Amino acid sequence: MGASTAVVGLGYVGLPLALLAQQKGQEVIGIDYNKTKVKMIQERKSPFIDEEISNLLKRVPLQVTSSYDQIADVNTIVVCVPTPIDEYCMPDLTHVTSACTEIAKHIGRNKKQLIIIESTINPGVCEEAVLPLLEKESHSTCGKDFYLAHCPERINPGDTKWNVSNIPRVVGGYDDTSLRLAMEFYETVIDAPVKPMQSLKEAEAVKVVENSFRDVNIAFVNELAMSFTRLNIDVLNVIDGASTKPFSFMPHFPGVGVGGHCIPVDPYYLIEYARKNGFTHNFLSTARTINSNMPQFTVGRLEDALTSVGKQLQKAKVLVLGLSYKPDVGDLRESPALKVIDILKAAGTEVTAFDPYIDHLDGIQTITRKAGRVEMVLTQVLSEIDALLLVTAHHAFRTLKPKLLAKRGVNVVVDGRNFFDKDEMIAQGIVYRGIGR
Ligand code: SAJ
Repeated sequence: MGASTAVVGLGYVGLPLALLAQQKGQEVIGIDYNKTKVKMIQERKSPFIDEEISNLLKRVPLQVTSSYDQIADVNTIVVCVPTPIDEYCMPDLTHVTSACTEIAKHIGRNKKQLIIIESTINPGVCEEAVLPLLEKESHSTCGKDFYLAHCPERINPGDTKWNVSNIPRVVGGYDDTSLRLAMEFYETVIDAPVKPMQSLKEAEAVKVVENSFRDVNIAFVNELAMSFTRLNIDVLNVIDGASTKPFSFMPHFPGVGVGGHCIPVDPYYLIEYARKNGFTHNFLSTARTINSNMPQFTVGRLEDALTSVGKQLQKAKVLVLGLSYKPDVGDLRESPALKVIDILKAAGTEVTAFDPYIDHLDGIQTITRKAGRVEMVLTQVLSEIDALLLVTAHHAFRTLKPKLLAKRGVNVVVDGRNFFDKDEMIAQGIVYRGIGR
């Protein structure tokens, strides 16, 4: 039997890693507390929409269970459970601590095992929360009876170029042996550079920094979009212009908001840890405020467009195009669409939603995508609405050309992702509002 590995948490992060490690000769046991998910994987079906995972599951045998019993026999245990935020935007480590509590019941007996945390956590979580819990619950000592490392996950759902095998990684260890063992594990499993960091904290900081970097850059262009709306400047053209600079500029794009399980979440982990240590991240917090306000700004654009055709939000029939937080996936986590729909419902708007990847959302009428092209599915509803509001730039919406929309009787379009051809919309006599254009 080859080196053996347990992967705890079989979601977007854990399942690809488990399948890759299995392919690379590790004897993998996948563990997830969701028995439905375990059953689906046992039946070789992906628990989420992902073509690559679905294909891999058909050809890569993977042992999965809800029990932690077999953990005592593996060499490496990788923790890939969610680290969300609660309703007060505070870090929620309950998945990590409950997984580590279960793991601790089985380690430190037969062999010295390596525990790797891949979940996104703020600096300090490994040393101040995970390590004491593992030692206390296992009655053993880190660095002597077991080893601890952190390797932040970098999965990008829906990305067809970058995947768990080719994305470079960073690793931090509790001590030199922990670091060495973790480096050996990733150098065996992935085909990309692995950079050793000087400490657990540095490795934890890398992830929250790279995602906070993205959040503040998106906030920058969102603020520009709100400003340029008043200055009558097309922000998208300006970003395109700035992008001709071959250095020192990295384009980001304004929109209806920032969703997902990473970008709108990770900054709060750093903000809160720094606050506890006496520092206030004003800049990160301001960026979060700007991005969190974009759903409201977008509804403002809709209200402005409706007013220009003598209508108002109340009683208006609005088709929300897209529910997922990013294109070409079906993932509602922190999706701006949910905030937009809440605002519209509070204003008395009649909302219908369509997302080719999400058939149902509690509380609103959704159109399910039967077979057929999007414009066929939407024929009826397009002729009945007062406005169309695009929230997710799914590629499937590319066939909704301005000419077709005008022909179906659509006369107001609010483009939450600056997805449509503005000039063509206007040429078709459609009242068009973008974000910053
Ligand atoms: N968004 C904007 N403007 C932009 C880019 C994104 O409004 O210019 C919005 C998206 O619509 C979405 C949210 O931000 O609602 C997040 O989009 P994302 O492209 O960052 O997608 P995520 O959340 O899947 O982020 C992942 C992250 N990967 C990991 O954390 C391992 C992130 O670090 C990557 O930078 C990102 O993918 C990526 O580059 O695609």
